[in-house]
Amino acid sequence: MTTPDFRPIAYMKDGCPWCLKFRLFLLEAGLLGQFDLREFVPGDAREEAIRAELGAHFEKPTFPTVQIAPGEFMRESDDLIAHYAAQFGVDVGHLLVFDQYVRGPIARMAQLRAEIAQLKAG
Ligand SMILES: N[C@@H](CCC(=O)N[C@@H](CS)C(=O)NCC(=O)O)C(=O)O
Repeated sequence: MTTPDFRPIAYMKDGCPWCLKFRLFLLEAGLLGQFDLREFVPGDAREEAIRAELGAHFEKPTFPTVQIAPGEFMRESDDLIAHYAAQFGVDVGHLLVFDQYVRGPIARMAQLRAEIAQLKAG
């Protein structure tokens, strides 16, 4: 169910690769203007309020997170993209810049994260 006049609120951390992935999806799909953004740069004056707001809903906030309906929060960039692609009828396969980013830098980063975890585990 949708709430009239409600604009989804995207909580974003500056420099976060997964926030950029979600933002690229919104931008290339032509949806960015339908969202309110609440962004912070780590260490700036906005961070504490954003973390406090999300901390009421998640033990450990992660970014991106979206308030998809009043008081209803969703996170995980893949889940968010699937949610809004379905809601707005977006064919993600046609978003060429988004696709390049996900298959290039994001895939590489996931690979590096896995390798680091393996090295830490000894
Ligand atoms: N699998 C998550 C990864 C999100 C993620 O790890 N975001 C980092 C920032 S790049 C985060 O929220 N870290 C915790 C923090 O900054 O407090 C997604 O795709 O959304």
